[in-house]
Amino acid sequence: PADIKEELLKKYPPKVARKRAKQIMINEALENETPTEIVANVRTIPGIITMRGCTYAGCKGVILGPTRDIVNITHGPIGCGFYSWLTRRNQTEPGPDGENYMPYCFSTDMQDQDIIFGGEKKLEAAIQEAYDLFHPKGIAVFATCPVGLIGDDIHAVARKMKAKFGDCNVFAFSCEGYKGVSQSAGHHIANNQVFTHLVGENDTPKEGKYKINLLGEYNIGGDGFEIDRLLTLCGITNIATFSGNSTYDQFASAQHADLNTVMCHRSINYVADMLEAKYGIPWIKVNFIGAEATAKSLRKIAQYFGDKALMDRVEEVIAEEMPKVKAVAADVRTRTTGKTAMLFVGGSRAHHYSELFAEMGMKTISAGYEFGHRDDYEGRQVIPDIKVDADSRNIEELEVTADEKLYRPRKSADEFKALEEAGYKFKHYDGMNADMDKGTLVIDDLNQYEADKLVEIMKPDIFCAGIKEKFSIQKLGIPMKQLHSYDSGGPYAGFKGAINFYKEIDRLVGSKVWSYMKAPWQTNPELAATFVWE
Ligand code: CFM
Ligand code: HCA
Repeated sequence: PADIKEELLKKYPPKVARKRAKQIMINEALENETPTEIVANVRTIPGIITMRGCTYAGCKGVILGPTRDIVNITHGPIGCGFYSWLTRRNQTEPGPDGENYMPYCFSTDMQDQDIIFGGEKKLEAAIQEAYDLFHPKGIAVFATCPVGLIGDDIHAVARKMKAKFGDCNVFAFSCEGYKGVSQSAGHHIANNQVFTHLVGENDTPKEGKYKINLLGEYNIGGDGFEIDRLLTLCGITNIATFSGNSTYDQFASAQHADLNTVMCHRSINYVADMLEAKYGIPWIKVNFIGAEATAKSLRKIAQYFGDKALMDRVEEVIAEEMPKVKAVAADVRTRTTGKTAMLFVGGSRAHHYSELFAEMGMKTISAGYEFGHRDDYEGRQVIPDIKVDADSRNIEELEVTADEKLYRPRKSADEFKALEEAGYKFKHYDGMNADMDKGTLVIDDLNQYEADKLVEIMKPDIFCAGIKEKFSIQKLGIPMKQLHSYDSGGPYAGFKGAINFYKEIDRLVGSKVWSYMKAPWQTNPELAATFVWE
């Protein structure tokens, strides 16, 4: 691995190589070895073709995109709205009210004159038009880069329109693409505003004996449907999913839950912390990617409520579902054992999906995040040591205190203590590195050049990332699986999802077609980038 790292860095000018060296680590994964720090959540080096997206994408596309009954208006040039229009494959199933604005792409379509003279009037007109057409419960406004540059006050416009309508919540997000170093800043901005403008709005108590929220699950490819199926089978009530297949009312009622379960902590941990501070709802990490992880997560939820009837029911559901999963795993393992994978996905899937590969007997030889923070690699315990730089300080940190009326500890101090003594962990997650073998390569903010080079040197049996990587990897002769959009497949969560995943990966890694493929220019270069003078 040290040679590979050196090989990757060789091409760079010395200054760039020094910076990238801190973002490429050879994993120790040994209990008594001090883990090396990885540099993460810092600016991408200009000129490098990064896999990252922007802050607007993280706010509008990721966090608010999957909620069906809020009209999301992009204030900006049309490209930003267009490219975040249904590309993320977050699915939804409209309720009896039929409200579903996801298929629409709402944008103010800013033009040159709006940039020069200001776009507030145009935004006001767009909000009015959306209200007149749909009368939605909520209208959200998202800032793109030019909005921040010219100084449109989107919050003032939102306040004005909210007061004017009286029956429609209008709120805005200062999530200009440049606000942070990646999508991650957009998550934080989205969390703050959702918490401020939506959570707690509905004070009608919710029915259910075991009430949870599911945070950080976005129903990509129907993952959330499968998780909800399992929760329902177990008798657990999911009050609000943040934000897969969600509604305005789910966010507004989240304070009624007794436990927050956090799936993708990278994108939503801020809401989990704020719900705890304001209402006293504790949070735990769960993971429904992988059959074993799913069983473990269901047991963890049952253990929290500590009710024998629930614990028995969870065991029944697992006993009913697991044999089918195990049978498929045993079959595919005869072909997939020992095969290798590389996983480069946003901020939590590189870790979560290594579990599914492990269940197939496959090894993750290199992995990393586009925009993870150090805790996503090294574990939550490193948070106090993370240096806060100017880019992170740019994102508002809300001061949240206990609500005088609504704060209610969900268990007594003794009950919490007993759970913790039995090994139960609140507010904790391990990082990805701990689950990777010694000597594997952990790389933050991978780029096009390094991806190609890694594949060339290490020849994995499968490479997993997103649409920008898809075709260049396939042209190198390696099967490629998108772990963002699932290549229109899925669900991959829960028990049924695990079966889908095993079968698909089995077919992909067993296919020879990619190795036979030659891109036209590999045999007959049409363009030679040679500069000829005269
Ligand atoms: Fe969380 Fe996500 Fe991810 Fe993410 Fe994303 Fe996504 Fe992702 Mo694409 S919220 S961090 S910002 S699990 S959109 S559903 S697939 S990069 S690994
Ligand atoms: C985003 C969304 C994305 C992009 C996926 C990809 C998603 O970051 O804006 O690059 O293929 O999951 O849709 O992460």
